[in-house]
Amino acid sequence: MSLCKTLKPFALLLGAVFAIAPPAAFADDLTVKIGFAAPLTGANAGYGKDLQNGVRLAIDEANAQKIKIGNQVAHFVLVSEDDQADPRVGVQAAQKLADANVAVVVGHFNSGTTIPASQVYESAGIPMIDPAATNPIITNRGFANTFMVISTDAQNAGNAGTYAVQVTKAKRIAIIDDRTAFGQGEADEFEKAVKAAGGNIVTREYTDNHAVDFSTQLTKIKATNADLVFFGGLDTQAAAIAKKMKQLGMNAQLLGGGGVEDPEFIKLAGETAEGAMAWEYGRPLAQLPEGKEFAQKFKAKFGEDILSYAPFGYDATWAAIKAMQAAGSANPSAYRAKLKSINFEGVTGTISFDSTGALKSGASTLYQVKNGEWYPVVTKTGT
Ligand code: ABU
Repeated sequence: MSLCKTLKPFALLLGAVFAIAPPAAFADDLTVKIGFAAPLTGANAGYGKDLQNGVRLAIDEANAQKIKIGNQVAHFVLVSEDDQADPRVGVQAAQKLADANVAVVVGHFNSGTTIPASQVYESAGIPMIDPAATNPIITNRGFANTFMVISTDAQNAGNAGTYAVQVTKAKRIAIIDDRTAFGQGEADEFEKAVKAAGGNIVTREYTDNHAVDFSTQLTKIKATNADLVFFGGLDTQAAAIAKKMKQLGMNAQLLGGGGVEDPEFIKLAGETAEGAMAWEYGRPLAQLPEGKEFAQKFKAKFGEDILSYAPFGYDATWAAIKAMQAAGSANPSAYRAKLKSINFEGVTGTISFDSTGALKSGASTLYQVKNGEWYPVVTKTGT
């Protein structure tokens, strides 16, 4: 019997086994489930998919590097849930991820879903790393399992308030917010900072996050002769507000908080976007050492540009992976302490957490639309 004949049946058998189960994970690999939750359908789906792609990129890179956790090669798998930007669905999504025994959750996008969902993760003892939701309540409840890789609205909208009074020199400031945990939270922080700087709020108006018509609020604001309008809410509504302000012949400066500075705002607002300002989280990506390379990798992999929060999703995922690596375990009770003390250079800047899980030394940047593009004006770093 020739050696060839002896090996042939074995080779066929091996081929059959790999045809059924691709050799992505071997028996001695450690499978680590990375949970992810964000709106993947509905009006905020663009943000959710952008974040999810950031997480995917980190996972694919970690798998390609064959990272070891303890003495096993880790195989990271993404387990995604669509929270539909709805607090009730967000809690259900969180429970599904906890039941699936994920090692960590990167999510959510909306402050309104993140706040109740973080309670589920806290009870289950699963670390949640928030890449986008920014209401300061998220990290100020003393939870052991809540971390943020993005600065809060206390810092971001706070900067906006101080800037409006001290730099823009606005004398008559009006506020509209969308009554979500995010929009109301940032409007509260903005108002606090305006008052602390000695500024004058002439009116505060409200809408909801499904509204498309802002005539009532803006007509009232116009009557106050406001010279600056701060909007607490996201890009689509901010664009509709910019258009309506123009229609009403208002000359007031439009200033947004986080969630406004992206190409969608300019696309929807058209020429009325010109001159609009927004304070956003972090430093301009192009000014960060790894920013340009990250943007290119992202485009090459997904065939589209970053919308806004993908780099934070990427850094949140690597924070978890690095903590697991350092602990030699993907068990939260073993790697949580490493996560608390982590310190590394991410795409968005230095990632390290204070005792509450909030990002240390987070930055925020003011942008303005000029000739149909957002340009950074100034960046401020927190403490
Ligand atoms: N932080 C921007 C929008 C997401 C949120 O906090 O609801």
